[in-house]
Amino acid sequence: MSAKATSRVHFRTCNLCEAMCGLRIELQEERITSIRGDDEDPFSRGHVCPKALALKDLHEDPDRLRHPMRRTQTGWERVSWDEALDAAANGLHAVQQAHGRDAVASYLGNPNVHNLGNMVFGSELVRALRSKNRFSATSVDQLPHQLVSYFMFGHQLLVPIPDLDRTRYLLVMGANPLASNGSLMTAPDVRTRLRAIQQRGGRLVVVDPRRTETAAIADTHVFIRPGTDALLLLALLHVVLHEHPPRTGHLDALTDGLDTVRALARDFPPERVAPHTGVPAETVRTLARDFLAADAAVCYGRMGLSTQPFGSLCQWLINVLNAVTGQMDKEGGAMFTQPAFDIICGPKAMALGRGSHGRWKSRVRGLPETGGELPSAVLAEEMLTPGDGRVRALVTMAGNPVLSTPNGAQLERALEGLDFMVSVDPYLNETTRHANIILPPVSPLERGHYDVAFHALAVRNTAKYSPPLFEPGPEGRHDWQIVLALQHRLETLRKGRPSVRQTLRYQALTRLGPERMLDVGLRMGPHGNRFHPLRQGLSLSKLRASPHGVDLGPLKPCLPERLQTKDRRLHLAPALLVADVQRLAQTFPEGAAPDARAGELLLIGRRHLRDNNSWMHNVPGLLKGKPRCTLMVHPEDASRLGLADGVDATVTSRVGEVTVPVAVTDEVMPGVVSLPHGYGHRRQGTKLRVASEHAGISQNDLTDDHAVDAVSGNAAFNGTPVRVRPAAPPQASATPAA
Ligand SMILES: Nc1nc2c(c(=O)[nH]1)N[C@H]1C(S)=C(S)[C@@H](COP(=O)(O)OP(=O)(O)OC[C@H]3O[C@@H](n4cnc5c(=O)[nH]c(N)nc54)[C@H](O)[C@@H]3O)O[C@H]1N2
Ligand SMILES: Nc1nc2c(c(=O)[nH]1)N[C@H]1C(S)=C(S)[C@@H](COP(=O)(O)OP(=O)(O)OC[C@H]3O[C@@H](n4cnc5c(=O)[nH]c(N)nc54)[C@H](O)[C@@H]3O)O[C@H]1N2
Ligand code: SF4
Ligand SMILES: [Mo]
Repeated sequence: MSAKATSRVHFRTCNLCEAMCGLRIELQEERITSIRGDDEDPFSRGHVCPKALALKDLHEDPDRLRHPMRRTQTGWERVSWDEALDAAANGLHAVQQAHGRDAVASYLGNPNVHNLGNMVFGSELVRALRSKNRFSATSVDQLPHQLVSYFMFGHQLLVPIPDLDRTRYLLVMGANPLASNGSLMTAPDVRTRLRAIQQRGGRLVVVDPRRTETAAIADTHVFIRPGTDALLLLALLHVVLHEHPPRTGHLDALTDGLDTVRALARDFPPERVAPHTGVPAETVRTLARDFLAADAAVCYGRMGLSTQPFGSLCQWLINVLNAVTGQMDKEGGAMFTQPAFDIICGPKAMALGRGSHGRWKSRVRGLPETGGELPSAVLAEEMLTPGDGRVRALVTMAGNPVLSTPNGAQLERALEGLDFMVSVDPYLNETTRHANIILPPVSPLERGHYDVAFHALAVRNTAKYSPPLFEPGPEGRHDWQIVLALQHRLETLRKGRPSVRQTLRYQALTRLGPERMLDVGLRMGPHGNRFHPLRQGLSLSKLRASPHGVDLGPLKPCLPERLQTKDRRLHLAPALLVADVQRLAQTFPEGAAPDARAGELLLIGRRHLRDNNSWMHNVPGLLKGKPRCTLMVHPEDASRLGLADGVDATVTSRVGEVTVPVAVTDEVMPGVVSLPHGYGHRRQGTKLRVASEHAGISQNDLTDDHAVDAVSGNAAFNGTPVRVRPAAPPQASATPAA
């Protein structure tokens, strides 16, 4: 056989981050020989980052679990799928029988959102558990965005996206798209798109306590003291609403609450906030003036703003700034998407819930539910605190909360005390090692892919389906198959016998699979063919015939039609957010100097292009070069504290202590130190050979589970007060006493 006969080219979307890059994968004899950017993808235009190649490594990783595992007294043993699923369902059911439904918690991690099957069927498992103790990575990430969207626009996923390709002034607060490739702003090749703003005469401004990769290419970088962005935003609003002639925006007629916002902003002139933010009053006035002067301007804030104690205020005030300057729902401003698979107005069964808040509270700390979930910051205490309603069992799916939630070490202790735990995950890692049963899904290359979430968060309306590259082997199970199988078993156990209805439903959903659901969603969506044989429009078969994806054009103004509030109005001043301004004012009193408790530094996070949260450190190619898990310290702080570049420092917070090498750099502002998250792979009992050699420390052994955004309960990772000192020299090996 000639080599040609066994080579092929496959096109797909990279599922690793939010950027949705198109890939061109070449194979010889069914082995991947290259992964490159797909030049014909209309959205990503050939761009990829170094992580794309990791799809091959992940697929071939000998540490990736390929069959279910059960933990026994003597170690892990391989079990059949039926045995594993039965044991998992029986174990969870037994805990619920003995201690009530809420005794089983669930935690869904970030990769669920990058997985078509889980976007369609993932909630089946959570629903089958009927527990109020539902958790996910949402509350260590974008929860404030969702809560604010629910309050203001009536749907938690109706999130405004910066119209990157048409704006002329982009104000980035607490985001580093050059490392993260963009978030709640799917924009492949974001560097070129940012440069294009400058090339068309626009400006890029970055507000960040660190001079990041993004700040380095910006026209202006403004340092800000961590956790004070809500003050800066109020000062910007003060200038816009009180120092300039009033502007009438096209949304005025459908907006409520402008007077309330104006009254709030009156109390925060730039001079009032400068001592706390560290941003000079004149800088604030320049930012406001330039924002107002640009015909298309947008403010965008991400992780640095949502994971801080005023996360909800920040995301709210950003929306307010965009709205009162007439930049919301306008070309080049903050816009809403109309995705082909519409999770907001789509067919009822496929649309995701509009949201909710405060329907129940966490047992121990009384933090409110949002969108049916409790904040992950309370997961450990719900396990550790005795009493009725204590969590005694856990299901994790595509999550690694030991490394990704605040005070991870405490959660680790809590997991050790559980009666039962199940993990749906391809790795034996820091979290799943505590499970009794691990159910590993197929690799991403063995499944079909469509970005239900990220098409809905993209700077352009596009649609693309990728078929599986490889067929799963006989032992392969998709996440969604595992979910449905567990759901079916749990329902059967609950009823005490197999029910005909439940069995028929299970069989029907299994036969349908996510692809059929996707087809229905595409056909019924705003660009769909509505099942009409003569109507031009999208369907799954149309996407199958367009392997590079389909461009559906730039974002279009869509208010008030797309508003989901009951009164169809835009709520500029939701009561809970207005009330929280009081807390802000008290935390940062007028005139007072910043609350710098002697010797404390503020810890912030950072991302590197070659990391992806906690779970890609087993890919050798991504770990080449200098170790990245270092503590960035400003030279002034370093010399004051006796720290030197490359030497270990010990960092202590209220909850923990780590020792980590120092990188002295003026990239961070004085008083601020920075660590990446997702490291800390030296825990015993994992099967991550490469990662454990590049272990690093976990930032979340320092972050505090008691630091949350008061409104949403989102983890406030950024601005954790820490003390830093030179690490004690390693102890000489102990000599036995004579
Ligand atoms: N390479 C890579 N890409 C990723 C990921 C990854 O781990 N690695 N993770 C993905 C995920 S899950 C997400 S959610 C996105 C996140 O995407 P981004 O939000 O763009 O990523 P971060 O690097 O966390 O950016 C947060 C920025 O906020 C700054 N910051 C910290 N505290 C404050 C503060 O108080 N105020 C202000 N103004 N800034 C502050 C930090 O210095 C940092 O530059 O990235 C995604 N993409
Ligand atoms: N200090 C600090 N902490 C942070 C952040 C921060 O900026 N600073 N960022 C936060 C953010 S934005 C996020 S999103 C969270 C992420 O938090 P998590 O989602 O809890 O953690 P990940 O590191 O993404 O781990 C993903 C897990 O999913 C598994 N996995 C990967 N692909 C699949 C799949 O297809 N199916 C299944 N079943 N499993 C899969 C991996 O093996 C891994 O166990 O971390 C948060 N934690
Ligand atoms: S930027 Fe994101 S989507 Fe693009 S190749 Fe890298 S990891 Fe994949
Ligand atoms: Mo995230």
